[in-house]
This record gives sequence, C-alpha cells and structure tokens, in this order.
Amino acid sequence: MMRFFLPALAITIMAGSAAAGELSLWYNKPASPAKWEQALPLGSGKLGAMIFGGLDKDKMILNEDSLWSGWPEPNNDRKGSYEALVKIRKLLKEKGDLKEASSIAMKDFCSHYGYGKPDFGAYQSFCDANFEFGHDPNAVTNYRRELDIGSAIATVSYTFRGVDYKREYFCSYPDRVLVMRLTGSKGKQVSFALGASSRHKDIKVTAGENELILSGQVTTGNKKHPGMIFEGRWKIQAEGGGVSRNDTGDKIIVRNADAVTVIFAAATNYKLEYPNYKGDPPGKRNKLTLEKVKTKSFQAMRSTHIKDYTEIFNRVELHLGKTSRIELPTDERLAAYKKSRDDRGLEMLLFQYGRYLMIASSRPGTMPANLQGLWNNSNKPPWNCDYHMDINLQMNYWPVDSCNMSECAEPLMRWVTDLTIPGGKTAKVHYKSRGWIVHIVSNVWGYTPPGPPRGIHMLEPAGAAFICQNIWDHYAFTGDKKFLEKTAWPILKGAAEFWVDNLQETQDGYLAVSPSYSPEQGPLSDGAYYQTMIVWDLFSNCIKATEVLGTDKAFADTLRKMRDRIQPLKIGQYGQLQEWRDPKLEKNANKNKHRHVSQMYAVYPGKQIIPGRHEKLTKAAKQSMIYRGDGATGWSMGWKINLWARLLDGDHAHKLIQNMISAKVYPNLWDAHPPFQIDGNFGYTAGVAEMLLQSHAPSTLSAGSRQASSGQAGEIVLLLALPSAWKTGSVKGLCARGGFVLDMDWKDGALGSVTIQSRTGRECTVRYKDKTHEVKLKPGNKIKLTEKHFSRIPVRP
Ligand code: FUC
Repeated sequence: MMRFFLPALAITIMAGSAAAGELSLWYNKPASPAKWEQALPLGSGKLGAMIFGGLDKDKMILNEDSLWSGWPEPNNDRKGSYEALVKIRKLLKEKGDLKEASSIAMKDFCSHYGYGKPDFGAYQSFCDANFEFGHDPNAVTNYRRELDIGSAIATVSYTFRGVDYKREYFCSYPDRVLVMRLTGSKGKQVSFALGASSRHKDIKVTAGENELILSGQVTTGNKKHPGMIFEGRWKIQAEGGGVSRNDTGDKIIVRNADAVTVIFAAATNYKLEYPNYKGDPPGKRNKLTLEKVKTKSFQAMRSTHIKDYTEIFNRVELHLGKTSRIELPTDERLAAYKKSRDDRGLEMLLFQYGRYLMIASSRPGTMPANLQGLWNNSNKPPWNCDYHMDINLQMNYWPVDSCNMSECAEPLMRWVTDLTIPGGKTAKVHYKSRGWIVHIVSNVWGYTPPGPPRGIHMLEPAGAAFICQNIWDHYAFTGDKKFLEKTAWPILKGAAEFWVDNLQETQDGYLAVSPSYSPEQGPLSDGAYYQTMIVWDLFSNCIKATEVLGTDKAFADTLRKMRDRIQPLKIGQYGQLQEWRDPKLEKNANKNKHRHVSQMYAVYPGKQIIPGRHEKLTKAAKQSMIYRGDGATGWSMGWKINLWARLLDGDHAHKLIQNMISAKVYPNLWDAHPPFQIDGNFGYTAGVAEMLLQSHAPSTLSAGSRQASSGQAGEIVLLLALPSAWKTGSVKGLCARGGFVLDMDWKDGALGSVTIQSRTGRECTVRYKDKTHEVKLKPGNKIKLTEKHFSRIPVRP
C-alpha cells in the first residue's frame, strides 16, 4: 500500500503505447488518491463517479445529485423586513447614505436563515467504493487510464504478472446505474475485495449475498429537522470464481473470477417539491432500479448507454486545425500547451468536454448542475457547492442550447418552477409585491430570501430575472411554443411582475433598482447597472413572449413604458461603460480588475449593446474589458471569451482561451476558479460556439414586422469572431435561435460553405461579413450556401 504513494511510481509505470483518440483524456498513471482533480468524472445526471484507477488499492468517489445537508426552513423569510426596505430605499434616494442603508439592511432586512447556516446546508459527498486489488504498482506495465468522451466510457488497463487487466466504467442515464466491468486476459485472474466508506458519521455498511449496501443519514444537529437518508447498493455478478463476504460482514470478496460486473445504484429520500421536499425511501428506489437491470447483460447495458449518450453528444463536431498533441498524456499535453499555446486539438477537446460534462451532470429528471456539476469529495465543499445566482448557475446553462443539448436544460426548468413558490412568498414578505424573487444563492430546499447578514452581497436581488435569460433563450433556440406557454411564461411573467412593483424612481427621474449592488463589489446604492440591464433584458423578452403567445397585451404595454424609463447606459470619464450610475463610484474604473464584469451583461448574455448598432456603447464596453484585463478566475475567463466574441474580436477571445487553458485548467480538464468550479468549463464551451455563430441580434433587414410575428426571428451571424489561429476548420451541429442547426467549414479564415437546417420553419437572415441572405425553409429542410449566395445589403439599426 505504502509503495503506492511513492514518487518512484512515476518511473516504474510505463506509458501505454496506443495513441489516444481526439476525444480522449488519458494518463499513464493512476490519479493520486489525494488529488481528485486528476481523477476522471463520469456521470448520468443523477450518479457521479470519479475514476482514480489505483492498482494495489483503488477508490471511486461516488455522488448522487440530491444529497444535501440542511432542511427546508418554513420561517426563513424575515417578518418586518419590508419596513426596513422602505427606510433603505428612502436613505439611498434622498441622502445617498450608503452606509446607514447597509447597516439597516444587515440588521433588519436580512433573513436569519440561509447560506452558511445549518438550514441552508451544502451538497454532500455520498460515499467511496474501496477496492483492494493487491496489484503491486511497481510490477505493472502498459498502464493507461482513459476517458473517451465520445462514448462516456472510462477504462483502466495494464499488465500485471503476464495478465492484461482491464476495467471499464460508465454511468448509464437510461438504466440509472453505474456499471463497472473487470476482466483479465487469462481465465480466473480477477480477484478483489470491495468495501465502502463515507464522510458521513451515521452510516452502516453491510455485505449480503453478491451485494453490498451502504445506508446512512445526514446529521443536521436539529431534532425537528432530521437529515436526508441515503443508500447505495452494489450488485456483484462474477463469472466463474467465487463471491463471499469478509468476517466482519462489510466487504465483498471476489476470488479467481474470469470477469466481474459491478452495478451500483444510489438514492436519497429527496423529492424536488415545495414545501417538504420529501419522496420515497432510498432503499425502495434502489431495489426498483436494480430490479430493472437484473437480467440485462453488461453488453446490453453498455449498448443502451452508448446509444443514449451519443444521441446527444454526436450532434456536434468541431475541427480547428491540424495541431494536436494526442500522443501526449493529457497532463503532459497541458504542460506543453502552456509553452506553445498552439494545440488546436486541445482547444477543441475542452469545448467538447464542456458538452460531455453537461450531458453527465444534467439530464431530464435530475437536479440542475451545481457549482461542481454533480461531483463532490467533501461535506463542506467550496461555496456549499450550491446554486449561485449572480452568474454561476446561469453560466452553467449557457452552452446547453447553442451546443445542441437542449434536453439537458430540463432540470433547470423544473428546479426554477419549484423555486417560484417560495420565491413568491419572499416577494410578499420582504417586498410586499407580486411575482417571485431569489437572491444571490439558492439550494435544493427552495431558499429565496436575502441573507443571512454576511455582507451586502447577500442582498443581490436579480437572481430570478437573470435565470429568466436562460429560460427565454431556451425557447428562442428551440422555438418550442408549448414550453414557452406552459413552463417559461409563468416564470418570466412572475419575475417581471416583481420588477414592475419594485423598480424605484431615482432623483433624476429614471427607474432603477434599489437597493442594488454590483456583484461582488460594494457599495449598496440605487444605481448599479447590473440589475437594471438584467431587468431591461427580462422586460424585452417578456414583451416578445406576449407577442408570440398572443397574451397579456396590457402587461406588455406596462413593460414597454417602464423599460423606456430604465436608467440609460452611461459612458464614464475613462471612456468606460459605467458599472454604477453615480460617477463617484467609477473613480477606480480604469484600475478595477474585479472578476465580475457585471456591467458587461448588456453585451453578453444580454443584447442591449450590439456592435454595428450601438457604436459608442460598444467602444465603451471594449474599453471596460481592457481595463478589467485578461486574467481572473476560471469562470470569469469563460465569461470574457463570450464577451470578446460578442464584441467581434476573435483574436482577443482566443487569447482568453489560451490564458484559461494555460492557467485555469486542472489535469482532468476541470475548470479552476481555483478551486474546481464547473461554470468555467461551461462558459468556455459556450464561448467557443459564440465565436463561430451568433444569433442574438434582431435582423438588420426587417423593421420589426417579422420579428413581431415570429417572436424571435433574428440574424444568424457566421464566423464574425473567428480568430486568426483557427484558420481552417469546420463545425457541425451548432444551433441558432429560431430553431436552426448549422454546419460550416472555413479555409484561410474565409467561409467555405454553410448548411442551414430549420427545425421549426421560421425565417431568418443569415449574415456573413457585411452581406446577408434570407432563409425560408420548411421544418426539417436544409439549404447549403457559399459566399456567393450572400448579397450586400446595408445594415439598418
Ligand atoms: C460568485 C463568485 C465567486 C465564486 C462564487 C461561487 O460569488 O464571485 O468567485 O465563483 O460565486
């Protein structure tokens, strides 16, 4: 065992010889047991597994996406807080007294419950599966650990004492289980012990006949609110050899089998349903899951998994040029990238990895992807591994529609739908208003109030409106009217109603958000632009929704009138786009390097500033981006890729890509905040798509009539942020708003051809450089265009 940890390991284990594929992450050694960022993530949306590939001993970190500490606290809205809000707003408006307002906010407005308190809880680790193989690392050759994201299968293979061993792993979404297959090249060579452990105190591990069960309960320290109960079950199917349990009855022992299939199911008693969030016991759920696969062979489960996964994954292909160091193990490849910055294959791999991680962490029926997707090795994870609503959760879902994985958005929609109920209560108690709201953070228990008073950032009020941007976009991309009517509109309308009731008139007669604050920088004021940009976007999307659905005309008129009075965007003394209305708060704007570039919401993901149509504001936005710089946390760099893409500077976006891969990516290609935070992976993937294809702007041709009738028919812009480093390449399957799917190829920086397929039959304008082409297709039909099809048409604002 000890030898396993010795540095000598690296010398004794020989690199595998076969070349990895373009879609593989691979390594010539096991992950260090202490460094999970070296391990390989597998997931089915519900179940997550980290593959370390140990030899003497091996652990697998296992997760289930609903396991949280905490509880749904029915009294978490603060009674009497509305009176404090009135005082805060008065102070901000009449005296500009930011300090006194903040102190009242902390004292009398914030909830006593929430983030950092026992009720809020944190996403929990589930358990570890512990294998003892007894294979001496020093005697192993041909070691290779690999994750093929083309099939979502991980493998570990090596030679030990003349036997070629192979372990194959996948998490099956359709079968709801993690499957592992262990084989040896000679008969009767597969032997191991399997035990289980957990970071939770209250657990029991029992080995039965061909079965291991770990059951437990999360400790809350509060008798009134007992913690979640959870259970993991392994079924061990050995071919040949024998299966028994150890003397203490907590391990399974497999001896001399030809091959073994291990199937793992996990569940909790959680149900995403306000107010109790309680469902069936986990044992019942696991039995049902395992019963369904009882007679299914490993090969059958494998085929089911591959079919399900590739149906989504294969929709998109990307090729960015020849340079690709696939012959290097991925950790060495990353190190090489830092020097050369020219591995286009790695840039492509990271793009597809974001798609892989989305399919692995968010599928219909599961929880939305949290700050770490669904992988977690701790009961006290960074930021509780929660749902952060001031950029992070929204960023997680940026690539979902543009990168052709629309069904992966379902968990977000279901979670937000549930959240509107407690969010409606918070709106009533804290703001005496209609609609719904969520502040900076939320969880699986429907937490929506501001607070607790850890700092004024706990008051950030735009969480609901911001997530509505993702929800509207899901409609805009899919054109799914039923979704708009049944799911999206109630959410959007409620979020907009809240702001109709809550926008405040400022001293100079504008409408603004008070109290507002620019994430995560102070102070509290009535003039941060972040919230009003988001409300502007929400109102604009809601107006379009009413046109598409032919509903709520009077409400749309109110929104139009109020939108026109929202504080206008301003350019500051350094030529920057202002983050606050008050110029005094802008005095350091030319030095501010803060990771949040909140004033840039208007550029991405919003659409209030569009290059070519808002020239002065575009220039100011670029200036602000230059001041903020090309560094920051992983997610911030992910956002900046999208921003430079929207500002049509492909080379600058590519510089951010290079900076990110060089400094903010772990050996397993997870994004580093640091620590690991998955939003940066998703931001990166969305950013690459945005560099190649954009579809957020209204058509430069139509003066409004067509947009009004279709709701979102806009302009599809091709390759306008293509970096010079991606001279020649191709992409297949990217999506554009309006229900279009595009394949493109380009050579020496110029468009070769584009094939556009319509899913919905809507019309659109396609633009390449300054030329456009009008597309009108029946649903399912395609058209192939080359540059000669585009005719020069003047751009109309
Ligand atoms: C936001 C960011 C932090 C971190 C946290 C989870 O608050 O400002 O950098 O990403 O979310």
